[in-house]
Amino acid sequence: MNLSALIFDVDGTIAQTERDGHRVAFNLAFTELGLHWYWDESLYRELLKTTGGKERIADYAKRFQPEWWAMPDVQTRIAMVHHCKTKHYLSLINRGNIPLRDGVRELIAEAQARGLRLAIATTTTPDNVYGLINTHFQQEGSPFEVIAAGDIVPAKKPAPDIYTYVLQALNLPARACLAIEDSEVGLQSALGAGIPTVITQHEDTHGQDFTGAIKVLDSLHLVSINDLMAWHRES
Ligand code: XBP
Ligand code: MG
Repeated sequence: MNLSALIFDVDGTIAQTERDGHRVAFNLAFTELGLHWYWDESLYRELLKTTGGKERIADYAKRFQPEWWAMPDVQTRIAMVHHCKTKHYLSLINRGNIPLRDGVRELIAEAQARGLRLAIATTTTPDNVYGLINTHFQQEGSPFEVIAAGDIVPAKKPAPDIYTYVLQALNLPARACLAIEDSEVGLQSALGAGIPTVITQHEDTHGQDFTGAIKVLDSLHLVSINDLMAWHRES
């Protein structure tokens, strides 16, 4: 079946948003709210195994802040911390501090020129996606026909829900699409929806289990649509 659409993950795939973006925003929120918590790079890399910022705060609190976790209305408090974190993240993004990864802009432009449909399937909060797209595609406008993000589905990655949502929105079969991901949990999500997947790994995901990916790359630098179509055909 021919390739009709590319479905991009966001964090770690389109841009390196985690270490210097989300992690910094979490720590700024903790400080603003008087929580003496600090997520350094190695702890954050471990916490990233839990997708979703609210879920990540819950995982951390359960394991490392049991008294805070045990206080009443913990979900309300988590939502408040996450809301504050998103405010800080958006201001980081809007300042243009987080660039697109190598090759992403060129590949998206070529996909558009070749008439491929483009979509987003991400765990992050929708506002974070709009902020990143507005910052980097301000001139030409968003290239994405479908943006599926965050709590729009009941279960986050590695569950397939977000990719299944995108397939339904595009009205395309999984085999007509190609997912581009950076992480093991993202790969599991896309494969769970039956979508052939290319991995563009980085220092925080090197060494994860990418079994089932049709290709594992270090970046999308110099990757062409013809490359993706060939790998998709061979898959
Ligand atoms: C990455 C995530 C998100 C971000 C934080 O999503 O798991 O939770 O780390 O964003 P993906 P929020 O790789 O699927 O783009 O705090 O808004 O969840
Ligand atoms: Mg990702």
